[in-house]
Amino acid sequence: MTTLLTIGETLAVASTPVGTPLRNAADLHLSTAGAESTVAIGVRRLGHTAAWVGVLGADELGARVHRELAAEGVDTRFVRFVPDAPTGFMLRDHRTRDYVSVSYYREHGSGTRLGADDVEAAFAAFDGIDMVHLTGITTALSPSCRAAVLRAVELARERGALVSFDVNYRRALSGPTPEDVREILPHTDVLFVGHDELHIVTEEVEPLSAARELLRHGPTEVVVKRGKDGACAAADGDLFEVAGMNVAVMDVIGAGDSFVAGYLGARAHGLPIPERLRWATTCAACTVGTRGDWEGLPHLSELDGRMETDKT
Ligand code: CKP
Ligand code: MG
Repeated sequence: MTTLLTIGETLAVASTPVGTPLRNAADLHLSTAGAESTVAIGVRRLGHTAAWVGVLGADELGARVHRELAAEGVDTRFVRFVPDAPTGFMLRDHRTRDYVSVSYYREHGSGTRLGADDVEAAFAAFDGIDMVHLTGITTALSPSCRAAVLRAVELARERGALVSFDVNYRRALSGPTPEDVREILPHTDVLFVGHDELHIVTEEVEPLSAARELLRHGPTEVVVKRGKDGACAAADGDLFEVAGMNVAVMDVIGAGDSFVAGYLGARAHGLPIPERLRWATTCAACTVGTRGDWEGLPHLSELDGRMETDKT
């Protein structure tokens, strides 16, 4: 039994110190990052079980990624190591606190090797899965990754697991395409979309109208992430809004996935949508206030304190 199963690519990331352009930087900070593994870590820290399925290179960076996820208590039993493709890598040129230029070195990386077989092996091992979380990044990595996502959707449906999908458009990957999203949408229960990604999924530009409109295409819950302006959601004919938290920005990357972790973590505790949105914005704020994509994610015991901080 696992609360969350997620599949995708986790990479090693080297970042300049905030405010130091890459061409002038003497030191780089090494960490790991990946949209889906950030969600797995966040959900795990909020008191649930979470498994991440992906392919890593049989190299030192792959060992680093694996070690970090295992240390966070994420189930890594279905991670596969390959000898002939390197673990994906990313360079972040942290010009300012809120402007980061990202270069990917992942085109022929191990993450592209994920396939439907990996997904089938993982599904077969669990006697119960509550939620399956997928993102548009994975659909854009390679044809076999796209097939893995579609197989995960099918198996989740067969097994009665909730399907959560985050559009997560990446210009450098030219995806997901509107067609990719249209294929997954009818099978999605909870859809996450950034306000700047709305054009990929709908003609509506106003977040609340867009959320309501997207309910007609399959999801029972649509959540529009609005960055520092908070978020809104539509479900069952009801609309919800939450303001963003006040936070001194340290590093904005990872906020979207941290938001998803908070939302799904709250959902798995049986909390209603307004509380899910509050947990989500709190988790996003914790990440934005800390260096790294996932390091600042709150543990369950810290969450109330972090919400309190915002009220003062
Ligand atoms: O939307 P976010 O800023 O939360 O996404 C950041 C993640 O997976 C980051 O971890 C990076 O590795 C990625 O998105 C990506 O592949 O771009
Ligand atoms: Mg995002």
